Amino acid sequence: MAATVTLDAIVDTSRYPLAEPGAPGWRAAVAAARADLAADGCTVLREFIRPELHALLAEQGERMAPHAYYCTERVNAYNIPLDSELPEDHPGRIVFERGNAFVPRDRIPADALIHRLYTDELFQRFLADCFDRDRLHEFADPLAGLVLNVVSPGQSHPWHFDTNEFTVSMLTATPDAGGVFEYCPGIRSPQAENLPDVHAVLSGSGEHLIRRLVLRPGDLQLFQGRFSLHRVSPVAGAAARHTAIFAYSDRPGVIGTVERTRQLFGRVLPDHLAAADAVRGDRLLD
Ligand SMILES: O=C(O)CCC(=O)C(=O)O
Ligand SMILES: [Fe+2]
Repeated sequence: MAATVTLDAIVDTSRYPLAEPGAPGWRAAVAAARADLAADGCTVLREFIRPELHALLAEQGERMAPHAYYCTERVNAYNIPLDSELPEDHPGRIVFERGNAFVPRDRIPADALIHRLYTDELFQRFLADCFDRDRLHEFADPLAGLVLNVVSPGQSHPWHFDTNEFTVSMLTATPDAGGVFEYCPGIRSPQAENLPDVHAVLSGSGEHLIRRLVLRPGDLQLFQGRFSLHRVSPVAGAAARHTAIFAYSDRPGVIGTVERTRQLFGRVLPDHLAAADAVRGDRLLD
Protein backbone atom coordinates (compact mmCIF):
# COMPACT_ATOMS: atom_id res chain seq x y z
CA MET A 1 0.00 0.00 0.00
CA ALA A 2 2.56 2.58 1.13
CA ALA A 3 4.89 1.73 -1.79
CA THR A 4 2.59 3.65 -4.09
CA VAL A 5 2.44 6.68 -1.79
CA THR A 6 4.48 9.53 -3.22
CA LEU A 7 6.92 11.59 -1.17
CA ASP A 8 4.56 14.53 -1.59
CA ALA A 9 1.78 12.55 0.08
CA ILE A 10 4.00 11.58 3.03
CA VAL A 11 5.82 14.84 3.81
CA ASP A 12 4.20 18.22 4.41
CA THR A 13 5.83 19.70 1.31
CA SER A 14 4.21 23.09 1.84
CA ARG A 15 6.58 23.52 4.81
CA TYR A 16 9.37 21.23 3.61
CA PRO A 17 9.47 21.38 -0.23
CA LEU A 18 11.78 18.39 -0.72
CA ALA A 19 11.13 18.18 -4.46
CA GLU A 20 12.44 21.71 -5.07
CA PRO A 21 16.12 21.78 -4.09
CA GLY A 22 17.40 25.33 -3.91
CA ALA A 23 13.99 27.01 -4.24
CA PRO A 24 13.15 29.77 -1.70
CA GLY A 25 11.00 27.45 0.46
CA TRP A 26 13.76 24.84 0.55
CA ARG A 27 16.38 27.43 1.42
CA ALA A 28 14.24 28.86 4.22
CA ALA A 29 13.68 25.43 5.78
CA VAL A 30 17.39 24.59 5.52
CA ALA A 31 18.43 27.97 6.97
CA ALA A 32 16.13 27.48 9.97
CA ALA A 33 17.49 23.97 10.59
CA ARG A 34 21.09 25.13 10.28
CA ALA A 35 20.52 28.00 12.70
CA ASP A 36 19.09 25.63 15.33
CA LEU A 37 21.91 23.13 14.80
CA ALA A 38 24.54 25.84 15.17
CA ALA A 39 22.87 27.17 18.32
CA ASP A 40 22.33 23.90 20.20
CA GLY A 41 23.10 20.89 18.05
CA CYS A 42 19.45 19.97 17.58
CA THR A 43 16.49 20.93 15.43
CA VAL A 44 12.97 19.55 15.21
CA LEU A 45 11.08 19.82 11.93
CA ARG A 46 7.58 19.88 13.34
CA GLU A 47 4.83 17.89 11.58
CA PHE A 48 7.22 16.71 8.90
CA ILE A 49 4.83 13.84 8.17
CA ARG A 50 1.33 14.83 7.11
CA PRO A 51 -1.12 14.41 10.00
CA GLU A 52 -3.38 12.10 8.00
CA LEU A 53 -0.53 9.53 7.94
CA HIS A 54 0.23 9.58 11.67
CA ALA A 55 -2.08 6.62 12.38
CA LEU A 56 -0.42 4.56 9.62
CA LEU A 57 3.04 5.51 10.94
CA ALA A 58 2.12 4.27 14.43
CA GLU A 59 0.40 1.14 13.11
CA GLN A 60 3.42 0.13 11.00
CA GLY A 61 5.66 0.62 14.06
CA GLU A 62 3.38 -1.59 16.18
CA ARG A 63 3.64 -4.33 13.58
CA MET A 64 7.47 -4.22 13.57
CA ALA A 65 7.98 -3.85 17.33
CA PRO A 66 7.68 -7.58 18.15
CA HIS A 67 10.84 -8.11 16.07
CA ALA A 68 12.95 -5.94 18.40
CA TYR A 69 15.96 -7.69 19.93
CA TYR A 70 15.98 -7.40 23.74
CA CYS A 71 19.16 -7.76 25.72
CA THR A 72 19.79 -5.53 28.70
CA GLU A 73 23.33 -4.27 28.48
CA ARG A 74 25.49 -2.60 31.15
CA VAL A 75 26.99 0.48 29.55
CA ASN A 76 28.67 3.79 30.26
CA ALA A 77 28.01 7.10 28.52
CA TYR A 78 30.96 6.62 26.16
CA ASN A 79 30.03 3.07 25.15
CA ILE A 80 33.58 1.98 25.95
CA PRO A 81 34.38 -1.26 27.84
CA LEU A 82 33.39 -1.10 31.51
CA ASP A 83 36.83 -2.35 32.53
CA SER A 84 38.62 0.54 30.78
CA GLU A 85 41.29 2.04 33.01
CA LEU A 86 39.89 5.36 34.14
CA PRO A 87 40.58 7.65 37.13
CA GLU A 88 38.33 7.18 40.18
CA ASP A 89 36.14 10.22 39.50
CA HIS A 90 35.85 9.76 35.69
CA PRO A 91 32.22 9.82 34.43
CA GLY A 92 32.98 6.75 32.28
CA ARG A 93 32.95 4.77 35.56
CA ILE A 94 29.25 5.44 36.04
CA VAL A 95 27.33 2.41 34.77
CA PHE A 96 23.75 2.29 33.47
CA GLU A 97 21.43 -0.42 32.19
CA ARG A 98 20.48 0.04 28.54
CA GLY A 99 17.05 -1.51 28.26
CA ASN A 100 15.91 -0.30 24.86
CA ALA A 101 15.65 -2.71 21.93
CA PHE A 102 16.13 -2.27 18.19
CA VAL A 103 14.09 -3.63 15.29
CA PRO A 104 16.72 -4.10 12.55
CA ARG A 105 16.39 -2.92 8.99
CA ASP A 106 15.76 -6.39 7.56
CA ARG A 107 12.58 -6.57 9.69
CA ILE A 108 11.28 -3.26 8.37
CA PRO A 109 9.17 -3.75 5.23
CA ALA A 110 10.38 -1.88 2.14
CA ASP A 111 6.98 -0.21 1.81
CA ALA A 112 6.93 1.11 5.41
CA LEU A 113 6.81 4.91 5.51
CA ILE A 114 10.10 5.12 7.41
CA HIS A 115 11.87 2.89 4.87
CA ARG A 116 10.40 4.87 2.01
CA LEU A 117 11.85 8.05 3.55
CA TYR A 118 15.23 6.54 4.46
CA THR A 119 16.02 5.56 0.88
CA ASP A 120 14.55 8.64 -0.80
CA GLU A 121 17.17 10.70 -2.65
CA LEU A 122 15.38 14.00 -2.14
CA PHE A 123 15.02 13.34 1.59
CA GLN A 124 18.75 12.54 1.76
CA ARG A 125 19.67 15.62 -0.22
CA PHE A 126 17.58 17.85 2.03
CA LEU A 127 19.14 16.37 5.17
CA ALA A 128 22.64 16.75 3.74
CA ASP A 129 21.95 20.42 3.12
CA CYS A 130 20.63 20.90 6.68
CA PHE A 131 23.85 19.35 8.03
CA ASP A 132 25.90 21.40 5.54
CA ARG A 133 27.28 18.29 3.80
CA ASP A 134 27.61 17.66 0.07
CA ARG A 135 25.77 14.38 0.37
CA LEU A 136 24.86 11.65 2.80
CA HIS A 137 25.23 7.91 2.29
CA GLU A 138 22.93 5.20 3.57
CA PHE A 139 24.73 2.64 5.69
CA ALA A 140 25.73 -0.50 3.78
CA ASP A 141 24.93 -2.34 7.02
CA PRO A 142 21.86 -4.51 6.36
CA LEU A 143 20.72 -4.25 10.01
CA ALA A 144 21.87 -0.92 11.47
CA GLY A 145 21.05 1.57 8.71
CA LEU A 146 17.44 1.96 9.66
CA VAL A 147 16.07 0.78 12.99
CA LEU A 148 13.03 1.22 15.18
CA ASN A 149 14.13 2.01 18.73
CA VAL A 150 11.65 0.49 21.20
CA VAL A 151 11.69 1.67 24.81
CA SER A 152 9.18 -0.42 26.75
CA PRO A 153 7.53 0.54 30.06
CA GLY A 154 10.06 0.46 32.88
CA GLN A 155 12.97 0.77 30.48
CA SER A 156 15.12 3.71 29.41
CA HIS A 157 17.84 4.55 26.93
CA PRO A 158 20.41 5.91 29.37
CA TRP A 159 22.77 8.88 29.03
CA HIS A 160 25.27 8.51 26.21
CA PHE A 161 27.17 10.16 23.37
CA ASP A 162 26.63 8.83 19.84
CA THR A 163 29.50 7.55 17.71
CA ASN A 164 27.96 9.21 14.65
CA GLU A 165 28.38 12.94 14.35
CA PHE A 166 24.75 13.38 13.44
CA THR A 167 21.51 11.45 13.83
CA VAL A 168 18.12 11.72 12.18
CA SER A 169 15.14 10.31 14.03
CA MET A 170 11.36 10.37 14.19
CA LEU A 171 9.02 9.48 17.01
CA THR A 172 6.32 7.10 15.77
CA ALA A 173 4.63 6.18 19.08
CA THR A 174 4.39 8.19 22.30
CA PRO A 175 4.41 6.57 25.74
CA ASP A 176 1.70 7.37 28.32
CA ALA A 177 4.27 9.03 30.56
CA GLY A 178 8.05 9.52 30.74
CA GLY A 179 10.21 8.62 27.75
CA VAL A 180 11.31 12.23 27.37
CA PHE A 181 14.27 13.06 25.13
CA GLU A 182 16.73 14.96 27.35
CA TYR A 183 19.99 16.46 26.12
CA CYS A 184 22.87 18.71 27.12
CA PRO A 185 23.71 20.84 24.07
CA GLY A 186 27.41 20.92 23.21
CA ILE A 187 28.49 19.64 26.63
CA ARG A 188 31.71 18.46 24.95
CA SER A 189 33.57 19.50 21.81
CA PRO A 190 36.19 17.86 19.59
CA GLN A 191 38.76 19.66 21.74
CA ALA A 192 37.41 19.14 25.25
CA GLU A 193 35.62 16.29 27.07
CA ASN A 194 34.37 18.59 29.88
CA LEU A 195 34.38 15.71 32.37
CA PRO A 196 33.12 17.75 35.37
CA ASP A 197 29.85 18.74 33.67
CA VAL A 198 29.34 15.25 32.23
CA HIS A 199 29.88 13.83 35.70
CA ALA A 200 27.36 16.29 37.16
CA VAL A 201 24.65 15.23 34.70
CA LEU A 202 25.29 11.51 35.16
CA SER A 203 25.25 11.78 38.94
CA GLY A 204 22.07 13.86 39.09
CA SER A 205 23.43 17.29 39.94
CA GLY A 206 23.49 18.75 36.43
CA GLU A 207 19.84 19.78 36.07
CA HIS A 208 20.87 23.26 34.87
CA LEU A 209 22.64 21.66 31.88
CA ILE A 210 19.66 19.58 30.70
CA ARG A 211 17.08 20.50 28.07
CA ARG A 212 13.95 18.54 27.31
CA LEU A 213 12.19 18.13 23.99
CA VAL A 214 8.50 17.64 23.56
CA LEU A 215 8.28 15.40 20.50
CA ARG A 216 5.13 14.39 18.68
CA PRO A 217 4.74 11.54 16.19
CA GLY A 218 5.75 12.67 12.72
CA ASP A 219 8.20 15.34 13.93
CA LEU A 220 11.66 14.88 12.37
CA GLN A 221 14.62 15.43 14.69
CA LEU A 222 18.14 16.27 13.48
CA PHE A 223 20.70 15.94 16.23
CA GLN A 224 24.47 16.17 16.72
CA GLY A 225 24.73 13.47 19.37
CA ARG A 226 28.50 13.16 19.38
CA PHE A 227 28.87 16.38 21.34
CA SER A 228 25.58 16.47 23.27
CA LEU A 229 25.07 13.97 26.06
CA HIS A 230 21.51 12.64 25.76
CA ARG A 231 19.04 10.02 26.95
CA VAL A 232 15.44 8.85 26.80
CA SER A 233 14.14 9.00 30.40
CA PRO A 234 12.36 5.93 31.83
CA VAL A 235 9.06 5.11 30.16
CA ALA A 236 6.02 4.78 32.45
CA GLY A 237 2.45 3.62 31.84
CA ALA A 238 1.33 0.87 29.48
CA ALA A 239 2.57 1.99 26.04
CA ALA A 240 6.08 1.71 24.61
CA ARG A 241 7.93 4.60 22.98
CA HIS A 242 8.97 4.03 19.36
CA THR A 243 11.46 6.05 17.31
CA ALA A 244 12.70 5.43 13.80
CA ILE A 245 16.44 6.09 13.55
CA PHE A 246 17.76 6.90 10.09
CA ALA A 247 21.54 6.34 10.01
CA TYR A 248 23.63 8.07 7.36
CA SER A 249 27.31 8.77 6.95
CA ASP A 250 29.66 11.07 5.06
CA ARG A 251 31.32 7.90 3.79
CA PRO A 252 29.80 5.18 1.62
CA GLY A 253 29.96 1.52 2.68
CA VAL A 254 29.64 1.87 6.46
CA ILE A 255 29.05 -1.50 8.15
CA GLY A 256 29.10 -2.42 11.84
CA THR A 257 31.64 -4.71 13.47
CA VAL A 258 30.73 -8.33 14.17
CA GLU A 259 30.89 -7.77 17.95
CA ARG A 260 28.75 -4.66 18.06
CA THR A 261 26.22 -6.11 15.62
CA ARG A 262 25.81 -9.20 17.79
CA GLN A 263 25.33 -7.02 20.87
CA LEU A 264 22.69 -4.83 19.27
CA PHE A 265 20.78 -7.36 17.18
CA GLY A 266 21.70 -10.81 18.55
CA ARG A 267 22.96 -12.05 15.18
CA VAL A 268 25.25 -11.15 12.29
CA LEU A 269 24.82 -11.53 8.54
CA PRO A 270 27.31 -12.60 5.84
CA ASP A 271 27.93 -8.92 5.01
CA HIS A 272 29.28 -8.31 8.52
CA LEU A 273 31.61 -11.32 8.32
CA ALA A 274 32.80 -10.34 4.85
CA ALA A 275 33.55 -6.80 6.01
CA ALA A 276 35.52 -8.16 8.99
CA ASP A 277 37.46 -10.53 6.67
CA ALA A 278 38.27 -7.63 4.39
CA VAL A 279 39.84 -5.80 7.34
CA ARG A 280 41.60 -8.76 9.02
CA GLY A 281 42.35 -11.11 6.16
CA ASP A 282 41.27 -14.17 8.21
CA ARG A 283 38.62 -15.44 10.61
CA LEU A 284 40.87 -16.61 13.47
CA LEU A 285 39.90 -15.95 17.08
CA ASP A 286 42.64 -13.38 17.72
O1 LIG B 1 15.13 7.09 20.53
C1 LIG B 1 15.58 8.22 20.66
O2 LIG B 1 14.87 9.23 20.64
C2 LIG B 1 17.06 8.43 20.85
C3 LIG B 1 17.87 7.28 20.37
C4 LIG B 1 19.34 7.47 20.56
O3 LIG B 1 19.81 8.33 21.24
C5 LIG B 1 20.26 6.53 19.87
O4 LIG B 1 19.80 5.52 19.31
O5 LIG B 1 21.48 6.76 19.91
FE1 LIG C 1 21.92 8.51 20.86
